[in-house]
Amino acid sequence: MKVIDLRSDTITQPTDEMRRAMYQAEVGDDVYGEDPTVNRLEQRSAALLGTEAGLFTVSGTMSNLIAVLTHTRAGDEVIVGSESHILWYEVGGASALGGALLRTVPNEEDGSLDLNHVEATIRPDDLHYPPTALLCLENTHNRCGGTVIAPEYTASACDLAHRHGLAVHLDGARIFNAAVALGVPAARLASPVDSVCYCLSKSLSAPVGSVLCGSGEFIERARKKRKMLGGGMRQAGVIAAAGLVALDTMIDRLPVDHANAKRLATGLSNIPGVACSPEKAVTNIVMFALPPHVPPGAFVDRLREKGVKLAHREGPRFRAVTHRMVEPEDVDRALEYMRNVVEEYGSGSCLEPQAK
Ligand code: TLP
Repeated sequence: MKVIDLRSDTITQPTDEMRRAMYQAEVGDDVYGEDPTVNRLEQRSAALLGTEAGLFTVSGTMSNLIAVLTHTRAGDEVIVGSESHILWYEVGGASALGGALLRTVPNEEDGSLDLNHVEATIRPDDLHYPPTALLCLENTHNRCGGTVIAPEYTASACDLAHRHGLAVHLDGARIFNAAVALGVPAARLASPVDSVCYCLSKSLSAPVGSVLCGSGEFIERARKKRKMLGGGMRQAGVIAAAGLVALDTMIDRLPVDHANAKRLATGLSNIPGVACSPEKAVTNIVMFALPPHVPPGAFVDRLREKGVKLAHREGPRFRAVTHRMVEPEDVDRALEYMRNVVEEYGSGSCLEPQAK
C-alpha cells in the first residue's frame, strides 16, 4: 500500500529526469567558481527572481543564516515575525552564529506584519539600544498555513524599512508557490527586497539545495559567509543539475498541489469537530485542529498504521502539505482515514476509542 506522506513537501524525491541530469552533469570546483552547472543554476535563479546574482547553498536554513550574517553585524537587531521559520525552526542560528538579536512582531493571519507595529519596533538612535539592521519577511508563510503576501505589501514594507536604513530579506522557500497562487512572476514578489532565497528541495522536488539571490555586491559578501560556514561544495554541479531540471519542470505543475490542498482542506472542514478553513488553503499547506477529545498523539499513530503521515504542531493543531507525490485519490484516502479515526473517538464523552 502506498504511504501518503503529508508531513512536508521536503520529502519529495528527485524525478528520473533529475537523476539523469545529475549523472550527466558537467562539474568543476565551485569554490574556484568553476562549476558550470552551479553557475548556470545561480544565473538562472537570479534571472527568475530579478536580481543580479545568486548563490547556491545547502539548504533554506543556510540561505537565511547567510542572509542575516551578510546584512548584519553581531549585536544588531533583526525584526522577524512571531511565527517565522527563522525564529521557530532554525535552531537559533542567527543569534548563536551571527550574534543577532531576534525581535518579534506578531504575524497577521496572512503571514504579513502590521507595518505600524514594525515601525514602532525599529529602534531610534540611542546610546542604550542595539541598532535595528534587518527586517525579515516570509512568502509563502509556513506556520500561517502557506499564506501569500501580495507584491504591494512587500513594496510598502521595503519602503518603510529602507526609509529607516534597514535591509529586507525575504525567506521565499516556497516563493514559486506564492507566485503561482497570486498569478504574478516570482520576480515581482522579490523585486523590492535586498535579498531573497528559495528552496529547490521542497515543492520543486529536487534532492538538495536553496539559492540566495541579491545584488552582485551582496552575493560576493554572502559567498564568503558561505565559505566560513563550511558551505563551499566543490563539484556541486551534481546536485545543481537536479535544481535546473526542477526549475524547468516543477513550477508549472504547482497548481496541482494547490488544488489537492484545497480538496484536503474542504474534506477536513466536513469532518464534524475538525476545524479547518478551506478558503485559507491557498497554496500547498493545510492547517487544521482536531476536536479536543481526540488525542493528537493517538491520531498520528493511528494514521501512520494506515500509511498516512502527518505533522503535529502544538496542542490540537496539525499541518498537512501536498506535493508531487500526492495524488487526488491519496487525498481522498487520507480524508477517509482521518474521518474514521475522529469518529472512533465519538463526540467527546470518553478519551478512548469507542468499541465497534
Ligand atoms: N521548513 C520545513 C521544516 O523546517 C519546518 C518544512 O517542513 O516546512 N524557510 C521556510 C519558510 C521553510 O518552510 C523551511 C523548511 C526553511 C526555510 C528551511 O529549509 P531547509 O529545511 O532546507 O533548511
